[in-house]
Amino acid sequence: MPKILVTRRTFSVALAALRASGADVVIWEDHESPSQEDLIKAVADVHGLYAHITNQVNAEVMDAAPNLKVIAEFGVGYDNIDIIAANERGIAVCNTPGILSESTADEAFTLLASMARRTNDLSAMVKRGEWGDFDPLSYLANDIHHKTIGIVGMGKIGSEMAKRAKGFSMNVLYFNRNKRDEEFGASYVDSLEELLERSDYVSLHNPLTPETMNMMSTVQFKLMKKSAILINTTRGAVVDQDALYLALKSGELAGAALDVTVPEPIPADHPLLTLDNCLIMPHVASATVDTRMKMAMMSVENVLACVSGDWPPYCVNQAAIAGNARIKGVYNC
Ligand code: 8YV
Repeated sequence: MPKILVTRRTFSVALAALRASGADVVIWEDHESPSQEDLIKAVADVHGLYAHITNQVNAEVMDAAPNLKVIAEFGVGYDNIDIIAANERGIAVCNTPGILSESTADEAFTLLASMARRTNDLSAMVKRGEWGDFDPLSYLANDIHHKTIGIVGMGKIGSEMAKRAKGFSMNVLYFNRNKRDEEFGASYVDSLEELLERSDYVSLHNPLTPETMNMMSTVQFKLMKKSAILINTTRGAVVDQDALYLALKSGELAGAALDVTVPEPIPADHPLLTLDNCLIMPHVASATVDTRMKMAMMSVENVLACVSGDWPPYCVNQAAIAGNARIKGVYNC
């Protein structure tokens, strides 16, 4: 009987679908994600791994799992999985694309609007009982409409962000590895530098890769307008946090809203948490009931490939492993 390890608790309907497959389903029930050592032990006899962002699925983990055929990531980003190691071993890697794009863009735009209109610091001020007499020159915020947003990475989430920005009458620029059709009226710029110089708001939607690690650092912050606001809902490591702290503290950059940090959770004594112009959320861009449920069901579909022997529907490395895939013809094929 194929065995599936699910490394965090999940929705009961997803669990029921996994169990209905006839697989031996093991859920990691602890309050905390498994440590690396625990993960290595837990995968020993599994055929399918339903993984999460807190699992570093590296070559060591894969080598501890000689039967492993499918790694199904709960999420669209799979930078926690060593894809080259998976390719070498013929292990299918899958994710949950598309389904979370709108919720993620909703969150990114919410962060942009919160920073622009100061909903975070002003509401905290009211709660502290510090709302003073009416003053036409106090509590001033920034407009959203007719300002310029620069979207870095025009994939599915970036496109949804562009749609929202257009709905707010923004001027939308984007930078992407390749020029796409004018997405929702967004204009392509040739370089990240140009995008940074021209934008009032910069929203990051590109995946974390070795090339994009610390892509936003001192040089990039200097290129941005002093009044600009940075929004990051992709991965924390795309931004050099030490440089961000200095830019925000010195006034080089007006504000930042981060859904993602390094590490996660961000330690309570992290310098970024001392800044009023930095809003930090606990990596929740996809965290709506509907979206998380759909992500869980997609992950189930993917991981159940290890039971049926069929290709998982949302496989990211099918072409790379076609010749040596462990999934092919294992059970029913
Ligand atoms: C997930 C995400 O919730 O999809 C992604 O890449 O960052 C989030 O939607 C997160 O990865 C938790 O698994």
